[in-house]
Amino acid sequence: MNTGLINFENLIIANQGISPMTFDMVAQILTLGFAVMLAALFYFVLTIRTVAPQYRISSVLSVVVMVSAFLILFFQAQSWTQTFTFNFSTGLYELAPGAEAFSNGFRYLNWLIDVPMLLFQILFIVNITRERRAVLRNWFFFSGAMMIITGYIGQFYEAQADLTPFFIWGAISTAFFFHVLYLIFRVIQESRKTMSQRAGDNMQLIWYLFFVSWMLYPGAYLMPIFLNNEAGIVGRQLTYTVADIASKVIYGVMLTYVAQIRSEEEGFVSDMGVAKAAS
Ligand code: RET
Repeated sequence: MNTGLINFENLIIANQGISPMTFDMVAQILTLGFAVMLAALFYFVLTIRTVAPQYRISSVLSVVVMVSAFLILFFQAQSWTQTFTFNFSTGLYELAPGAEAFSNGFRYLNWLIDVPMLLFQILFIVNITRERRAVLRNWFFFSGAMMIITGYIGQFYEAQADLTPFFIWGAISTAFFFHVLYLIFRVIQESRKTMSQRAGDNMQLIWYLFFVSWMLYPGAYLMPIFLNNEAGIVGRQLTYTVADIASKVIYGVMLTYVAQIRSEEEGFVSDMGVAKAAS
Protein backbone atom coordinates (compact mmCIF):
# COMPACT_ATOMS: atom_id res chain seq x y z
CA MET A 1 0.00 0.00 0.00
CA ASN A 2 1.29 3.47 -0.80
CA THR A 3 1.78 5.14 2.53
CA GLY A 4 2.55 8.56 1.06
CA LEU A 5 -1.06 9.22 0.08
CA ILE A 6 -2.65 10.29 3.33
CA ASN A 7 -6.40 10.05 2.67
CA PHE A 8 -7.86 6.85 1.25
CA GLU A 9 -9.45 8.75 -1.62
CA ASN A 10 -5.99 9.12 -3.17
CA LEU A 11 -5.29 5.40 -3.07
CA ILE A 12 -8.30 4.74 -5.24
CA ILE A 13 -7.65 7.74 -7.46
CA ALA A 14 -3.96 6.91 -7.93
CA ASN A 15 -4.49 3.21 -8.50
CA GLN A 16 -7.20 3.21 -11.11
CA GLY A 17 -8.64 6.72 -11.63
CA ILE A 18 -12.32 7.41 -10.96
CA SER A 19 -15.42 7.33 -13.11
CA PRO A 20 -17.00 10.55 -14.39
CA MET A 21 -20.00 9.72 -12.20
CA THR A 22 -17.92 9.76 -9.01
CA PHE A 23 -16.07 12.88 -10.12
CA ASP A 24 -19.29 14.76 -10.93
CA MET A 25 -21.19 13.65 -7.85
CA VAL A 26 -18.44 14.79 -5.50
CA ALA A 27 -17.95 18.10 -7.36
CA GLN A 28 -21.68 18.77 -7.18
CA ILE A 29 -22.12 17.68 -3.57
CA LEU A 30 -19.26 19.99 -2.54
CA THR A 31 -20.79 22.84 -4.54
CA LEU A 32 -24.14 22.30 -2.82
CA GLY A 33 -22.34 22.53 0.50
CA PHE A 34 -20.79 25.96 0.00
CA ALA A 35 -23.85 27.32 -1.81
CA VAL A 36 -26.05 26.45 1.18
CA MET A 37 -23.61 28.16 3.57
CA LEU A 38 -23.73 31.38 1.55
CA ALA A 39 -27.52 31.31 1.31
CA ALA A 40 -27.86 30.63 5.04
CA LEU A 41 -25.44 33.45 5.81
CA PHE A 42 -28.05 35.83 4.42
CA TYR A 43 -30.76 34.14 6.47
CA PHE A 44 -28.92 34.67 9.75
CA VAL A 45 -28.07 38.28 8.94
CA LEU A 46 -31.56 39.15 7.76
CA THR A 47 -33.45 37.52 10.64
CA ILE A 48 -31.33 38.96 13.45
CA ARG A 49 -33.89 41.65 14.28
CA THR A 50 -36.72 39.12 14.59
CA VAL A 51 -35.35 38.10 17.99
CA ALA A 52 -34.97 40.10 21.22
CA PRO A 53 -31.49 41.65 21.70
CA GLN A 54 -30.33 39.12 24.34
CA TYR A 55 -30.62 36.28 21.81
CA ARG A 56 -28.79 37.97 18.98
CA ILE A 57 -25.30 36.67 19.75
CA SER A 58 -26.57 33.27 18.63
CA SER A 59 -27.26 34.68 15.16
CA VAL A 60 -23.88 36.41 15.12
CA LEU A 61 -22.18 33.08 15.89
CA SER A 62 -24.13 31.43 13.07
CA VAL A 63 -22.80 34.15 10.77
CA VAL A 64 -19.22 33.40 11.88
CA VAL A 65 -19.80 29.69 11.24
CA MET A 66 -21.31 30.35 7.80
CA VAL A 67 -18.41 32.51 6.64
CA SER A 68 -15.73 30.06 7.75
CA ALA A 69 -17.65 27.05 6.39
CA PHE A 70 -18.30 28.79 3.08
CA LEU A 71 -14.62 29.53 2.60
CA ILE A 72 -13.38 26.08 3.53
CA LEU A 73 -16.01 24.26 1.48
CA PHE A 74 -15.30 26.48 -1.49
CA PHE A 75 -11.61 25.57 -1.35
CA GLN A 76 -12.49 21.92 -0.77
CA ALA A 77 -14.50 21.95 -4.01
CA GLN A 78 -11.66 23.70 -5.85
CA SER A 79 -9.14 21.18 -4.53
CA TRP A 80 -11.32 18.32 -5.75
CA THR A 81 -11.67 19.59 -9.33
CA GLN A 82 -8.00 20.60 -9.59
CA THR A 83 -6.84 17.13 -8.52
CA PHE A 84 -7.98 15.56 -11.81
CA THR A 85 -7.69 15.56 -15.56
CA PHE A 86 -10.05 13.64 -17.80
CA ASN A 87 -8.41 10.89 -19.84
CA PHE A 88 -10.30 10.52 -23.13
CA SER A 89 -8.79 7.16 -23.97
CA THR A 90 -9.81 5.45 -20.73
CA GLY A 91 -12.92 7.56 -20.04
CA LEU A 92 -11.74 8.05 -16.44
CA TYR A 93 -10.63 10.97 -14.31
CA GLU A 94 -7.00 10.59 -13.35
CA LEU A 95 -4.59 12.46 -11.12
CA ALA A 96 -3.53 15.62 -12.95
CA PRO A 97 0.24 15.92 -13.41
CA GLY A 98 1.68 17.92 -10.56
CA ALA A 99 -1.69 18.10 -8.77
CA GLU A 100 -1.74 17.98 -5.01
CA ALA A 101 -3.23 14.89 -3.44
CA PHE A 102 -6.81 15.28 -2.20
CA SER A 103 -7.08 15.97 1.52
CA ASN A 104 -9.91 16.14 4.01
CA GLY A 105 -7.60 17.70 6.58
CA PHE A 106 -8.81 21.25 5.97
CA ARG A 107 -12.23 20.27 7.20
CA TYR A 108 -10.84 19.36 10.60
CA LEU A 109 -9.20 22.75 10.91
CA ASN A 110 -12.49 24.38 9.99
CA TRP A 111 -14.24 22.42 12.76
CA LEU A 112 -11.74 23.86 15.18
CA ILE A 113 -13.49 27.19 14.66
CA ASP A 114 -17.02 25.97 14.07
CA VAL A 115 -17.40 23.35 16.81
CA PRO A 116 -16.74 25.76 19.72
CA MET A 117 -18.99 28.37 18.07
CA LEU A 118 -21.86 25.90 17.58
CA LEU A 119 -21.61 24.70 21.17
CA PHE A 120 -21.27 28.20 22.57
CA GLN A 121 -24.18 29.61 20.62
CA ILE A 122 -26.84 27.50 22.33
CA LEU A 123 -25.86 29.13 25.64
CA PHE A 124 -27.32 32.42 24.39
CA ILE A 125 -30.76 30.91 23.82
CA VAL A 126 -31.20 29.30 27.24
CA ASN A 127 -31.52 30.85 30.71
CA ILE A 128 -28.13 30.54 32.32
CA THR A 129 -26.03 32.49 34.79
CA ARG A 130 -22.95 34.29 33.56
CA GLU A 131 -20.68 32.08 35.71
CA ARG A 132 -22.14 28.83 34.46
CA ARG A 133 -21.94 30.03 30.89
CA ALA A 134 -18.22 30.73 31.34
CA VAL A 135 -17.58 27.29 32.85
CA LEU A 136 -19.46 25.52 30.08
CA ARG A 137 -17.73 27.63 27.42
CA ASN A 138 -14.33 26.54 28.71
CA TRP A 139 -15.29 22.87 28.69
CA PHE A 140 -16.84 23.17 25.24
CA PHE A 141 -13.69 24.79 23.90
CA PHE A 142 -11.40 22.28 25.58
CA SER A 143 -13.22 19.02 24.83
CA GLY A 144 -14.35 20.21 21.39
CA ALA A 145 -10.81 21.16 20.39
CA MET A 146 -9.31 17.95 21.81
CA MET A 147 -11.91 15.87 19.96
CA ILE A 148 -10.91 17.46 16.68
CA ILE A 149 -7.15 17.59 17.15
CA THR A 150 -6.92 13.92 18.13
CA GLY A 151 -9.22 12.95 15.23
CA TYR A 152 -7.13 15.09 12.87
CA ILE A 153 -4.01 13.17 13.87
CA GLY A 154 -5.87 9.86 13.49
CA GLN A 155 -7.05 10.54 9.94
CA PHE A 156 -3.43 10.72 8.74
CA TYR A 157 -3.23 6.97 9.37
CA GLU A 158 -6.36 5.84 7.53
CA ALA A 159 -4.48 4.75 4.39
CA GLN A 160 -1.71 2.87 6.20
CA ALA A 161 -1.33 -0.88 6.29
CA ASP A 162 -1.36 -0.78 10.10
CA LEU A 163 -4.55 0.87 11.29
CA THR A 164 -3.72 0.79 15.01
CA PRO A 165 -2.91 4.53 15.32
CA PHE A 166 -6.06 5.34 13.32
CA PHE A 167 -8.21 3.47 15.85
CA ILE A 168 -6.37 4.67 18.95
CA TRP A 169 -6.59 8.36 18.04
CA GLY A 170 -10.19 7.77 16.95
CA ALA A 171 -10.99 6.26 20.36
CA ILE A 172 -9.38 9.16 22.24
CA SER A 173 -11.35 11.58 20.10
CA THR A 174 -14.55 9.65 20.84
CA ALA A 175 -14.00 10.04 24.60
CA PHE A 176 -13.95 13.84 24.20
CA PHE A 177 -16.96 13.57 21.89
CA PHE A 178 -18.96 11.77 24.60
CA HIS A 179 -18.06 14.52 27.04
CA VAL A 180 -19.37 17.16 24.64
CA LEU A 181 -22.56 15.15 24.06
CA TYR A 182 -23.09 14.79 27.80
CA LEU A 183 -22.66 18.53 28.40
CA ILE A 184 -24.99 19.57 25.60
CA PHE A 185 -27.60 17.02 26.68
CA ARG A 186 -27.59 18.50 30.17
CA VAL A 187 -27.78 22.07 28.91
CA ILE A 188 -30.78 21.22 26.74
CA GLN A 189 -32.64 19.20 29.36
CA GLU A 190 -32.09 21.82 32.08
CA SER A 191 -33.11 24.64 29.76
CA ARG A 192 -36.47 23.03 29.10
CA LYS A 193 -37.45 23.43 32.76
CA THR A 194 -37.44 27.21 32.44
CA MET A 195 -39.12 27.44 29.04
CA SER A 196 -42.66 27.29 27.75
CA GLN A 197 -43.88 23.96 26.41
CA ARG A 198 -43.57 25.18 22.84
CA ALA A 199 -40.00 26.44 23.18
CA GLY A 200 -39.02 23.34 25.20
CA ASP A 201 -40.41 20.95 22.59
CA ASN A 202 -38.26 22.66 20.00
CA MET A 203 -35.22 22.36 22.26
CA GLN A 204 -35.88 18.62 22.38
CA LEU A 205 -35.93 18.53 18.57
CA ILE A 206 -32.61 20.39 18.59
CA TRP A 207 -31.17 17.64 20.79
CA TYR A 208 -32.23 14.94 18.31
CA LEU A 209 -30.84 16.95 15.41
CA PHE A 210 -27.62 17.55 17.30
CA PHE A 211 -27.14 13.91 18.19
CA VAL A 212 -27.83 12.53 14.72
CA SER A 213 -25.88 15.17 12.79
CA TRP A 214 -22.79 15.04 15.02
CA MET A 215 -22.73 11.23 14.86
CA LEU A 216 -22.29 11.47 11.10
CA TYR A 217 -18.75 12.86 11.47
CA PRO A 218 -17.27 9.74 13.12
CA GLY A 219 -19.19 7.77 10.47
CA ALA A 220 -17.29 9.66 7.76
CA TYR A 221 -14.03 9.04 9.64
CA LEU A 222 -14.70 5.30 9.48
CA MET A 223 -15.77 5.35 5.82
CA PRO A 224 -12.57 3.73 4.44
CA ILE A 225 -13.18 0.77 6.75
CA PHE A 226 -16.72 0.18 5.46
CA LEU A 227 -16.46 1.24 1.83
CA ASN A 228 -12.93 1.18 0.51
CA ASN A 229 -13.96 2.04 -3.05
CA GLU A 230 -15.46 4.79 -5.19
CA ALA A 231 -18.79 4.56 -3.38
CA GLY A 232 -16.85 5.35 -0.22
CA ILE A 233 -15.43 8.50 -1.82
CA VAL A 234 -18.90 9.76 -2.69
CA GLY A 235 -20.31 8.45 0.59
CA ARG A 236 -17.81 10.38 2.66
CA GLN A 237 -18.33 13.74 0.96
CA LEU A 238 -22.09 13.22 1.03
CA THR A 239 -21.98 12.39 4.74
CA TYR A 240 -19.89 15.49 5.45
CA THR A 241 -22.21 17.71 3.44
CA VAL A 242 -25.41 16.40 5.02
CA ALA A 243 -23.79 16.67 8.46
CA ASP A 244 -22.56 20.20 7.77
CA ILE A 245 -25.95 21.42 6.59
CA ALA A 246 -27.71 19.80 9.56
CA SER A 247 -25.26 20.70 12.33
CA LYS A 248 -24.60 24.28 11.21
CA VAL A 249 -27.54 25.53 9.14
CA ILE A 250 -30.61 23.64 10.35
CA TYR A 251 -29.34 23.82 13.93
CA GLY A 252 -28.88 27.60 13.62
CA VAL A 253 -32.31 28.03 12.07
CA MET A 254 -33.90 26.01 14.88
CA LEU A 255 -32.10 28.01 17.55
CA THR A 256 -33.31 31.19 15.85
CA TYR A 257 -36.82 29.75 15.92
CA VAL A 258 -36.66 29.05 19.66
CA ALA A 259 -35.34 32.59 20.16
CA GLN A 260 -38.26 33.94 18.13
CA ILE A 261 -40.76 31.99 20.23
CA ARG A 262 -39.16 33.18 23.45
CA SER A 263 -38.96 36.77 22.21
CA GLU A 264 -42.63 36.70 21.34
CA GLU A 265 -43.55 35.24 24.73
CA GLU A 266 -41.54 37.96 26.43
CA GLY A 267 -43.47 40.66 24.58
CA PHE A 268 -40.76 41.61 22.10
CA VAL A 269 -42.25 43.24 19.01
CA SER A 270 -40.23 42.70 15.87
CA ASP A 271 -40.41 45.29 13.11
CA MET A 272 -40.22 42.37 10.68
CA GLY A 273 -43.48 40.89 11.85
CA VAL A 274 -42.19 37.40 12.69
CA ALA A 275 -42.62 37.78 16.43
CA LYS A 276 -45.58 39.72 17.70
CA ALA A 277 -46.49 40.92 21.17
CA ALA A 278 -48.59 38.57 23.29
CA SER A 279 -51.99 40.24 23.61
C1 RET B 1 -13.72 12.61 14.63
C2 RET B 1 -12.64 11.56 14.76
C3 RET B 1 -13.19 10.20 15.04
C4 RET B 1 -13.97 10.16 16.30
C5 RET B 1 -14.94 11.28 16.44
C6 RET B 1 -14.86 12.43 15.64
C7 RET B 1 -15.94 13.42 15.81
C8 RET B 1 -16.14 14.51 15.09
C9 RET B 1 -17.23 15.41 15.25
C10 RET B 1 -17.19 16.53 14.49
C11 RET B 1 -18.17 17.53 14.46
C12 RET B 1 -18.02 18.54 13.62
C13 RET B 1 -18.92 19.61 13.43
C14 RET B 1 -18.57 20.53 12.55
C15 RET B 1 -19.35 21.64 12.21
O1 RET B 1 -18.87 22.57 11.66
C16 RET B 1 -13.00 13.93 14.88
C17 RET B 1 -14.25 12.56 13.21
C18 RET B 1 -16.00 11.14 17.50
C19 RET B 1 -18.34 15.11 16.18
C20 RET B 1 -20.20 19.69 14.16
